Amino acid sequence: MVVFRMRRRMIAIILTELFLILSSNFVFANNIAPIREEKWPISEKTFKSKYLSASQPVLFRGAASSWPSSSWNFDFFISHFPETDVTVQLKENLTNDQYGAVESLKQNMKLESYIKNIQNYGIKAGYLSQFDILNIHPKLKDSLKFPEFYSTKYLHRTNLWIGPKGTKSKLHYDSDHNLFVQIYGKKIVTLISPKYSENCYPTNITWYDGYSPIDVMQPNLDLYPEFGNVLLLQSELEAGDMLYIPKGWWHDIRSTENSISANLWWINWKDFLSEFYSEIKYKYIQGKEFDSKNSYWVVLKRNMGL
Ligand SMILES: O=C(O)CCC(=O)C(=O)O
Repeated sequence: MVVFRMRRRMIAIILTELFLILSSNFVFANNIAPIREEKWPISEKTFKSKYLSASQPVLFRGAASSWPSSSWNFDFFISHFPETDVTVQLKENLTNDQYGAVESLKQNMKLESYIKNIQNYGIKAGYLSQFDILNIHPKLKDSLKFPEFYSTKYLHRTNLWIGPKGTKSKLHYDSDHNLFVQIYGKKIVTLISPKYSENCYPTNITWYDGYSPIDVMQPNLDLYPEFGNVLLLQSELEAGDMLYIPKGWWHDIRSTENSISANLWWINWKDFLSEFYSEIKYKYIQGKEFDSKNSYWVVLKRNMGL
């Protein structure tokens, strides 16, 4: 009788544990939805009213598939720009110390050597992120046909992101609008609305960006329980796809194949004035200490290549 009762208790415990494990996974899985898609092309007016002003992300499948850049691959860069100097990020994650503090984790080399390293060593080759190649070779820009949805002539910048399968730009947000184009290979993008910012346990917040300690693919819900209530928008981008990430939206981007992406960051005059006002308020009205290395002007110049 006692043995029978113990067995029943054991079964009850096992079933409860199983239920807890399954239900926690279920709750999490339940909170993932694909990023909203819209057929391309759309007019600037529609883009501005439906997405830009409403701060809503949108994915345009195949929008860049006929741009001249659609023929770019690793061989293209090896044959056209082998001698270009690049600085490769040897660290897996993007963190906010990427500008300066982690110099020892970066390495200077020629573009050809870097691409050969990817081919030979995969993820160990590091990541050529936020690559300002269009300032170095301005003609390349003609191959990228980003729609001119931005309203300021100077406050925008185009970057390339070249890397092996397995790069992870972990959860963070920027204070620029972003049109992100997948040129070659695939990437999984996860987006989170700023309304869930507190659930992302933000760290290293500056006035222009912020980071989360959470791995969106394997969140530790014991440590970060509020993250379980977040809605994740997640889609895999393929070559030719263009994604709009509104300013302030959290994003995590990982390559699932060797990859080349390009993005256009921009701010408009309204954002520009409101950011400028925030800094003044922060510094002069609230009297807070401000890191002059990261003042509005310095970051703007750095991000926009002014
Ligand atoms: O593609 C990536 O690895 C990161 C891109 C990114 O963070 C951005 O476009 O803001």
